[in-house]
Amino acid sequence: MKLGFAAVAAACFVAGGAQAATSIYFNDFSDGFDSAVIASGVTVTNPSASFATLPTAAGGASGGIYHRTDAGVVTFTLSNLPSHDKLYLNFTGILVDSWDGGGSSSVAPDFLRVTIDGVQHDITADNYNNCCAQLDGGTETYYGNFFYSSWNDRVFSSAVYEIAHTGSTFTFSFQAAGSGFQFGTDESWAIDNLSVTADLTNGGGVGGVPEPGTWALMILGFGAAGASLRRRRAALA
Ligand SMILES: [Ca+2]
Ligand SMILES: [Ca+2]
Ligand SMILES: [Ca+2]
Repeated sequence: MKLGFAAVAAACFVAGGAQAATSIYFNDFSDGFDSAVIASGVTVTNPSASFATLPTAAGGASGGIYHRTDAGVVTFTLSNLPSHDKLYLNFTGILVDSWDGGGSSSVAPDFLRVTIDGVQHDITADNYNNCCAQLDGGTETYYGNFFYSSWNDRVFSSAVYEIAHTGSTFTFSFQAAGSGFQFGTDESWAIDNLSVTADLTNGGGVGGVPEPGTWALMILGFGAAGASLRRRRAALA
């Protein structure tokens, strides 16, 4: 147990600089919204349920996922956050089936639009021609057909979005965007491993000496924190 504490503390120290990055929300969608691991006291407003199960794992996506085949805006709101000064968001994304990239052909552009605290980030790739990925700092982890209709799919680890933020409520959303988006079995999108962590301010919430109940959450977040660290370093290099 003491070895586990040291490992977690060291990982959190490095990931968050001078402060420990604390897990606020993590969901691998193994059981829809019910599999979310949520920090004590935080409340979550979920979007409409729209889940699927991957037939095989690929590129870090596995099992249950959140999958949308329509133009709906998928908004998550986290409320009653502990006192903090920075948030980090990342996820595993899937550009499902025959995406046509960010160009200006009759079937493009196609975007996965991620809006974080009001700031838009557009992600795309041409799966049809296997080119031109624009992952907004993310890293491609798989290209091939493993899900939904028979077109090839692309999996990526998103950038770790770092947000200067102090408010008690945090809102972020995902949606299909772009005039070329064709929806349904032609083009759709999915997310997995959705993670929000925070740099807590001194004395805020679960900062300082963690309560015993916090350890389970921290240990659960250990793998995600390590992966996030690797991606942050890759993005900064
Ligand atoms: Ca999953
Ligand atoms: Ca298209
Ligand atoms: Ca496919």
